[in-house]
Amino acid sequence: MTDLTITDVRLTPILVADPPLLNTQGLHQPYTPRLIVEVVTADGVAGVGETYGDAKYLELARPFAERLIGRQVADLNGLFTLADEVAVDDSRVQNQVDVGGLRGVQTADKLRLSVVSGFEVACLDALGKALGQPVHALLGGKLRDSVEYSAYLFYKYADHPAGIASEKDDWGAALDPAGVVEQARLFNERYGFESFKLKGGCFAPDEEIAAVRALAEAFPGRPLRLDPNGAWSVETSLKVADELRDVLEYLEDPALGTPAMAEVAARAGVPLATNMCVTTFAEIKEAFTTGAVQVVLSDHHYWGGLRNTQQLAAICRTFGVGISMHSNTHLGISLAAMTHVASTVPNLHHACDSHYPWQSEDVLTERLTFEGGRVAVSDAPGLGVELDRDKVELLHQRWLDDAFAGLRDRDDAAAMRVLDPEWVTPAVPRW
Ligand code: GKR
Ligand code: MG
Repeated sequence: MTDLTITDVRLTPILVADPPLLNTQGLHQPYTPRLIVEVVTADGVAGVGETYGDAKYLELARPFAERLIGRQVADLNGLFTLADEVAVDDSRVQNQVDVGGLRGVQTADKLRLSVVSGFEVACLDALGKALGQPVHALLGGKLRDSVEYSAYLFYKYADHPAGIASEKDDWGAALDPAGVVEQARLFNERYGFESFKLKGGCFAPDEEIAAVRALAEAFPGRPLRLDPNGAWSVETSLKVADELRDVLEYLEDPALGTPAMAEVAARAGVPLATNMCVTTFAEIKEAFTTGAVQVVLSDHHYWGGLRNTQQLAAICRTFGVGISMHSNTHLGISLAAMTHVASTVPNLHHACDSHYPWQSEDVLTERLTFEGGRVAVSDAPGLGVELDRDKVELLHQRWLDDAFAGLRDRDDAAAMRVLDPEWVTPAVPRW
């Protein structure tokens, strides 16, 4: 009989190269923190997970990891009870939009769930490996053999500011409609993506409307989305919706907060998606009963894992609300986890988001690949990925290096201040 008792937990914070991508809060820093979680069973089976790596997550992950020793990898429900025992420092809870993460208001529960998700994925990976079953089978079985992703387009500088340590990338700049279309062509050429999302809220709305129009011309009939992360007023959101109604699959978080989204939704004539106003189960009721959102973008990292994502999908199905997936900077472990859970969701009718093509570095022996914009669902035991210890160590050494200490917390406004010392996170609505 296999012994599934957890005997060791390894937490490895790393810094991963990130290109100079723009969003409404600022600019991505040259390196971004992630946390690699490994749980090891008495029989020596190791499972891997990945989540946010900023200090506020590490502070919770460490005591959580200690409490895991001696428990069973199959005790997934117990992870949530255990999380409640881990105290969150009040200063970490902001009654405002999470800086850098752009994923709604920061609460103690959300912090805990973001940590739990990394452990849940690691436990599922270990359990799958021990039983010889893929993670999707542990989640009830895949309904599709591959999962579709959209090209996640960003306004982007060619390079990080001069004089700052960073990795080079070969995407070039994208600061106007022509640049955005060129980036979309590259995404299509390199990965076969058929649907496109532009991260907006960076330039005046008319410029972003022009970029989406240019995409519609270059890729006629393809699903297009624009996401300004709540940077617009209700009136601006309605104007953009009006101008792009004929080409948008959906508009993502045009305005901040459920009441503003509900006002936009009532008159926009285009579906609204969110990863900002519905980020916890508690936020669902208001959003669904006011018709504020037509598509929820789940993110297993902050929803508390793969099984919570399935529960969210079931609630969306009940209310006739669509579901797809949100993404923040992540590596291949998370892409594998997203793909497994997405393969089990019956009502997945929109391509999922992924930052993965932006990450030139990974911690796996083999990178996951997109073909025709899709990732194949692995049938190998667990997640079907393998950690490359040398790569983990290299990225961990970077995290340890004092020269990079300032990057251990993601701060998009700080990165922008290197270029513009006057820069502050813009007040909302920005336009
Ligand atoms: O990477 O800058 C970024 C994005 O804005 C990222 O934070 C998310 O994708 O939460 C964002 C979103 O889609 O709204
Ligand atoms: Mg979004």
